[in-house]
Amino acid sequence: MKSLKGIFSALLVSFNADGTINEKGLRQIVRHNIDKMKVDGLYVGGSTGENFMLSTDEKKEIFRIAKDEAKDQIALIAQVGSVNLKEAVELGQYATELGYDCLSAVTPFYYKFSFPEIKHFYNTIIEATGNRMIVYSIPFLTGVNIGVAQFGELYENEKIIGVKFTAGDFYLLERLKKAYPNHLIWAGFDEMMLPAAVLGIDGAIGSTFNVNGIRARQIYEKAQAGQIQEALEIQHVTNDLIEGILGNGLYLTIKELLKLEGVDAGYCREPMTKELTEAQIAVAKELKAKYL
Ligand code: HMN
Repeated sequence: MKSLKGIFSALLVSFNADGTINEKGLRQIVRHNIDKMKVDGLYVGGSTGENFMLSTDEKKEIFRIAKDEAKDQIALIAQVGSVNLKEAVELGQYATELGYDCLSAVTPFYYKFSFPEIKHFYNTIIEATGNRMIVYSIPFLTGVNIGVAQFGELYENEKIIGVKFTAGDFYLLERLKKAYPNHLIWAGFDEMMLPAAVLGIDGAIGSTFNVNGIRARQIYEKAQAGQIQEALEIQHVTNDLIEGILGNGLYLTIKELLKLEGVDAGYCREPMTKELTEAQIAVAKELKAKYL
């Protein structure tokens, strides 16, 4: 069983101008992450993969292509969460058959699901797939907050191995680490990796690792080695870059930075704006020259 610790890029997906999947480009993004960013694994089908705008067949196609390109070189996590539980089960079964090392599912969102409903959601996917599961907690987008005791209830299912923690609530992170030391936590905000690493995270899953994966690993490893000041210097540079990326349009700017590396990262999927303006492309070029 592959280790799921370490640096995981949240995989971007290359789309053609008409919104269809650009398979060649997607394969190049996978290769870039493995060969150049030296990541420990990929998180496929997350927000970064523009997943919630895609059909079930498209989601499957992305799982298939990513696995076919990565083979067994790195660990692969498939994000299968959906407010459509039947779809989540279908995707989970598909990714498990493909050989994905673990599943992850965003907490069901939009409707105000009760905690028993959320628990049922996870247990149903696990029962149907037999695979390991990482809870994807991202309260700022879902509005779903899970507390320490509720995590304990979820962890009663031994297949739930931890949480992708995309939040800035470091008190909760510390409480979870203390309460459930054998469960894993992946930091979900790249710009807050250092404080999360000081609190003992087991890994990180991030969009910016597609281009800044080397620095991300340095922050993580230096923090683990107690070299906090050195890690902080790298976090400062990283956050200057991330600030520039966020101010220019998150996914399109990362795609542009990949293109400047020769990777055919393509367009974004509508209703997201699908391409940068000339002025934004110029900003991306400046970011590349300054930080990458
Ligand atoms: C995903 O599902 O792809 C993850 O959310 C990836 C990751 O946690 C990113 N979160 C979002 O984009 C919402 C972060 O890497 C984030 O993009 C980065 O920290 C910049 O804010």
